[in-house]
This record gives sequence, structure tokens and C-alpha cells, in this order.
Amino acid sequence: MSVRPLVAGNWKMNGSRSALKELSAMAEGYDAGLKAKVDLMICPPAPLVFLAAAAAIGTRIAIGGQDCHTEASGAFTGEVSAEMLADSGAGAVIVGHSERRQYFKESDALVAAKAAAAIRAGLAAIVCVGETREEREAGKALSVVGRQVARSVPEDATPETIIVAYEPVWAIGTGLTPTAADVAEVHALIRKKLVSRHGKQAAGIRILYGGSVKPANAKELMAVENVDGALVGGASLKAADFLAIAAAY
Ligand code: G2H
Repeated sequence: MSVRPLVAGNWKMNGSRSALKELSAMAEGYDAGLKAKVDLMICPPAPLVFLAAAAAIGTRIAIGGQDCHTEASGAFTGEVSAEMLADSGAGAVIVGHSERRQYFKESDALVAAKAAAAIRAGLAAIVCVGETREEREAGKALSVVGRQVARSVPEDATPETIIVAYEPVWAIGTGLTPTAADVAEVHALIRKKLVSRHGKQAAGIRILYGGSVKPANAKELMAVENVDGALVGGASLKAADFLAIAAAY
């Protein structure tokens, strides 16, 4: 099955209203040639989602959140629900990013509940998985990622509701990337797990690679089988870099 690729930018806790000029520059550079090949999404910090979504109207650049609560509303001070993101104009939300798993102790079960909340709100959930350096060195990368996929992706996943992002923790923000062969091995495993649990339609679920994706390595990474796009952190903050990565398709 041919899957339309997605290049999604995760701005993390970076950016202010002035950063929206980068979004405008991305929209300007997202020309007909690129639009024919690849979908684009930017996930700014929560306070910018509404403004980014307004700025993105008519550009075909989707806007996503970076996290959500499992409940739609209630006494959860400081939290943002999937419904609120949808109401602000988001079309997707990242859940289970390794920084959430590591610093906020998010479990697979919580990530699955957040993904289910996203679907409830009409958002696509970008479910992140990935092994630590210790796990890779111990030869456990495939078992860890397989377990995370099985436990973090909700039962009713479809290509419209779920995107999986493989982000080896040791590659995030470090400049290190796995070899193309290692990426191929993990993405093949993720595809196999998705199809065995969610049926043939799961061949259409996009599996993104994330972790130090840059213009210089995007072509090689995006050419790997079962890599249906990228989740880009640092290099998504500047329009020129982000567009160069998208152009790798
Ligand atoms: C991984 C990635 C974005 P970076 O976290 O999700 O960040 O590209 O900066 O490694």
C-alpha cells in the first residue's frame, strides 16, 4: 500500500508568537510540487495552537498539540484536553513522546488512554515509541518497541486516527541517528505488530521516524521501507530546514 508521507514538526517548549512567521514562511514554501508529495504538520506549544491554526487556514499545513489529558474537562489544573485542542483548530496531538515518558513518568497505559482521548475528540494521535540507549545496547530494542506499540496504540486504531512515531530516545536532540538498516528493522516490526493486531488496513497507518532528522540525513532516512515520514524537533523551528526535510520525498 502506498502511504502518503507526513513530515510533522514538534516545536517542544520553544517558540513565541513571533515564531509564527516561520509557519508563514513554511506555507509560502509549501508549493504545488511539495503538496503533491507530502503532508506537513506543525505542533507548537499549547498557547500557540489557536494562533497557529488560524495562521494555517488555507495553507494545507495541519496543526497539532504536543500532549493532552485523558479527560475532556474537569478539575485538572494546568492540563489541556484533546477537545480543547480540537476546539483551537488542531487536527492531531502527539502522545507518549519520550520526554513525557521520561520526565513525567507516563506509562504505556496512560499513553493509550491519551490516544483514545484524542480519537474521542476527533484528533489523530501521533503515538511515540522508542528504546533507550541502554535498551538498544542490551539487544532489547525490538522487544521494547514491540511492547510499547502493543500497549500504547488503542484497539480501534485506523490510518485516519493513529500515526506511530519511532523515536529512539538516544537519537533525540543528540545528532545521533540509527543506521538505515536499524530503522528498517524497527519499522518493519512496528508494521508487523500493527497489521497483526489491527488487520490489513493497518498497512495504511503512517509510521514516522524521529530523532535528529536534519536536511542532511532526511533523504537517506525517508528512503527506508516503512518510513512514512518524519517527526522533526529542532530542525522544525526554521522554515528553510523543515521544507528541506519535506523536499527529501
Ligand atoms: C525527537 C525529535 C522530535 P529532534 O524528539 O520529536 O526531536 O529532531 O530535535 O531530535
